[in-house]
Amino acid sequence: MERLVYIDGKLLPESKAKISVFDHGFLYGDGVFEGIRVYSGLIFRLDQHLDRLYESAHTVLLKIPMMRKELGQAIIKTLKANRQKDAYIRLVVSRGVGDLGLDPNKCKTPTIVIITNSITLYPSKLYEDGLKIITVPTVRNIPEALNPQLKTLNYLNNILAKIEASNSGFVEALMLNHQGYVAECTGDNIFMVKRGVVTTPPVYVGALPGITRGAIIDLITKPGLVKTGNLPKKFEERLLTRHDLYNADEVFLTGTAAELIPVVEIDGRMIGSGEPGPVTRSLMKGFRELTRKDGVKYAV
Ligand code: PXG
Repeated sequence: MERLVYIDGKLLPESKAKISVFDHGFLYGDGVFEGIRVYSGLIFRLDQHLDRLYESAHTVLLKIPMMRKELGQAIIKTLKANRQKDAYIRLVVSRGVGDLGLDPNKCKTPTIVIITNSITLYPSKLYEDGLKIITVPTVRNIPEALNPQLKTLNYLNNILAKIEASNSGFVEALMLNHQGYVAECTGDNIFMVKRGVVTTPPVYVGALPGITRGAIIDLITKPGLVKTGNLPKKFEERLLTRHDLYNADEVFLTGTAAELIPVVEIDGRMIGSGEPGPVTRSLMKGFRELTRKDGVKYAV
């Protein structure tokens, strides 16, 4: 049976789930979104995802025509209608239908879409062997222009970086900010480990405050959150250069789709031993445990 998609209060079969060509999400990338994972009937950190969505919308003066709680219920309704216990949710709120001008005031009601897809996992070999990544010429958006802390429908910055990586034969790109500091990857945050200290750049350099990033920081800074042993204890946020990453013991990426994925080479420089390291492995284990308990439960 065809999966159902939520559009503005209605559940429609995928093939009938269509929006107007005058929607400013389509015409201008005017809108915000979230990508959320569901693990065995548990929506991972739904509250944090909704916080980030409403904050992004607030900053771009987009008033979501639904209370947070209602929106959470709409997500659950869509998952239940599709009888899904494991899923990747795409929640999109666009400015809505307007005319061909930029003016968002012509858009009367924002469009709300909820797609609950099945998850396409990365090949397990990538997790066992680690990823090789490359720095690309396109720098992350300047925060004063379009702050990367917002999760908006404007993803061309990241897409250009992805194309550049792919043209060079890599699946993921390291993006620097306009000052040359490490920002993040195209759809993942970046961390390094050196002498037991886990470090990630502060989001103000030009990175999304990733929900997975937050979960990793919690695993390190809130002992006892999970039973998994041997988790690192030291964490810091600071500016990182490529030199720092090249000489780290371990590097890994975090994101809703990828979860935690080890990086073993950057710009032709081997990281540490060239194999996924023990700190990354323990955090992968800890994260897996966290996904089994930290979320909003619903019955299918
Ligand atoms: N940075 C950027 C730029 C992102 O888009 C992350 C970091 C990780 O954040 P979370 O909250 O997921 O831990 C993201 C989110 C994809 C895809 O298909 C990935 C994201 C968004 C949209 C699509 O790979 N990543």
